[in-house]
Amino acid sequence: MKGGIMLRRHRLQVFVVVAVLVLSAAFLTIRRGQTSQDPGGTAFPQPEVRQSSGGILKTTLRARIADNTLTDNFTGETRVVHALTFEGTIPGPTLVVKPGDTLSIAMPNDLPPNPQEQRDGAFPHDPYTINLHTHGLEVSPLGISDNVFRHMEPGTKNHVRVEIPPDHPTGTYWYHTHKHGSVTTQFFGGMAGFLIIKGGPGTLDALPEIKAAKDVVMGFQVIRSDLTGNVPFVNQESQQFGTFPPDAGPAQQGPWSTYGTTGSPKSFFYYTTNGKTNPTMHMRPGEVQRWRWLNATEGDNLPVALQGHSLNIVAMDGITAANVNSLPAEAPVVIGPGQRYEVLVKAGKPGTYLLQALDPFIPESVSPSGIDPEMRPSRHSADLPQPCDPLDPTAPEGCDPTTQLTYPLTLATVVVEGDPVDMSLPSGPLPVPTGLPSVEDMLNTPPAALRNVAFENCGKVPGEAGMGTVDTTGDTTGMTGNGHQAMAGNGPQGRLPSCGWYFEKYDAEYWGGKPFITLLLMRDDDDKGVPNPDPNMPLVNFQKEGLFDPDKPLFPDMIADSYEEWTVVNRSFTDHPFHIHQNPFLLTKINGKPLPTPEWHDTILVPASIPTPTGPDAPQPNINLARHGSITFRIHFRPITVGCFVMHCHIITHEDLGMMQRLDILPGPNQPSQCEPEPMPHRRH
Ligand SMILES: [Cu+2]
Repeated sequence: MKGGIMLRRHRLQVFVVVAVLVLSAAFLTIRRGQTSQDPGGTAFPQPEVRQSSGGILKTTLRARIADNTLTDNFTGETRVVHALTFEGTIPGPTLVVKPGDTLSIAMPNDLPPNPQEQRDGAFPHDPYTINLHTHGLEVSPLGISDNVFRHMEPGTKNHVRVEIPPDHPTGTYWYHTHKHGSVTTQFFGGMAGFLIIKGGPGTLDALPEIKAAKDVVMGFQVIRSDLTGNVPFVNQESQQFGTFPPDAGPAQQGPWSTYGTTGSPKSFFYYTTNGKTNPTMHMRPGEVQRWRWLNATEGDNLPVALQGHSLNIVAMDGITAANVNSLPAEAPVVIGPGQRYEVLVKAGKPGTYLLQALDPFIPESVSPSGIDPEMRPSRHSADLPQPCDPLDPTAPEGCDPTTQLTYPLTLATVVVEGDPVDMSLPSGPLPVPTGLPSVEDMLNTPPAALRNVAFENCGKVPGEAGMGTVDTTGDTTGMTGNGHQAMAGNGPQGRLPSCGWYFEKYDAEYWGGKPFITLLLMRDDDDKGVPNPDPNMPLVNFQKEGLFDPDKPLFPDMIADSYEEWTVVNRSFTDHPFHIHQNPFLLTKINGKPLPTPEWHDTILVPASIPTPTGPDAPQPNINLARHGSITFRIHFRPITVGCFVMHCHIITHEDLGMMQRLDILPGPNQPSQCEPEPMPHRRH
């Protein structure tokens, strides 16, 4: 094994030298590509808009595979992707409604039949079964409303009808599929779109400065295909999480890897804005625009910054902020997967400025309040296939390292030109969002419950102890964290208390006939289990296990109209974006430190754990000795959300592997749940 590792290191060094040479060439190509892509045009691409009238938006979101031509971020080359889409486009159409409107959506599923040969059990399955989630909407989760427990099979016609409360907060929401086990593939194809609630008097939309600003949506997606243009579905041989070089064999490829499993030496990744690579925005000096940002990637942290400009945040996850939060010039907004930020940009002097996703390995806070900034790991930076080395005689045919993705990634180019205009930013407090309890009520109402939830990764390295050179959880920090090493060699004291026990239970049978050595958990942290006499199985008898089970809620006592306080802990060395359906929350603390101004969110990154001790001579990071990241929030359960929904990690691969829990809102104390999830077709019993 050691020889193999050394060889790989040597090849990497050779590659770096080659990469510097070819990337300079690639840079020139990109510059050329930009001019030919937008020859003097002025239109920034916007998805088709479908607007409600007379209180209803009647529309169709047809699921189908459609050819979309995408441009490579680095070479400028164009290729056709046979993408899973809504209505044929990446992203799907933008739906625009008003508070009190009804969304009436026909959803024919014209995707192909699901594959006959599939791994069974809890392994991701049925790539072409769909449903619809209206992310951020405070609406009913039952029946044909925002019900993520539905299964819409290929070849069927379906209907979704969502009644939006008349006092619903106005802002930027979105829709995407949410069928457990299929969502990753559908995100790689781009099956998502904006869902905007436009407001009247007294809302952000009616503010004169906002009304005067051009309203632009910017949906950031990473579209992924293999070399033939097909979007990858899970590698049925996979036994672990990450993506490794082809010589590792199919079992060592991640579930969504095309690397060496479909005849492709690698995948193509397209970082797109409204389905285009690096579109051009034209602004006049002094002009103010309202940009609605959505991170609809499968799992990338996007620290987004605009060269030469400051960003002025007016809304987060759809909900109007208390005040305009103006960041210092060129400071990024960290947008976690699933999050939305609305920013006002006031164009400066004439010139060309890049809107960029910066390297996530810069110290930034998960919130624009700037609390406890740390490096924000992004999964993709290591889950991307390693580029091949053209000087290596064993390199695959067609090896081309110029396609290596690197930060910063350009999301759009802003050209400031023409006659100056004098537009202003709003000052003073922004309109208070409708339909939510006041911040004072959120903070001062005694919570009916205090809950603690934990994100955990459990990784187990196959083979002999100490072969800890591969990371099985998508950990990109360069550490084989999460107790992997300890798991393999150092005994039970070096790993999370639950991990060993889980491995005994969630065996090959659970994963559909093959072992799978990564567990992604979302646990009730107060559910401690009881000790086991076997030191390798330290804890047993949890009330509810940490993997998703659609038949059982995590908590038995969440009551409509009550207020609660939650803390979500992250016991791993990567961020996990926490998302709860149906009810937004008021974020009060990050890593135990109070925010100066609490923020409304429906999705927020829970910061990664910080290893201790640290430094060059520190031992292998041990997750049990680390300072765990956390968020704390207050939440109020709107009575309209009675029923069942989910909370989960918004890294979609994590969600598809079980980092999700069902939550039930009961109509009153000791009243029965109104939840009736559709049975999952591929479950072990
Ligand atoms: Cu996660």
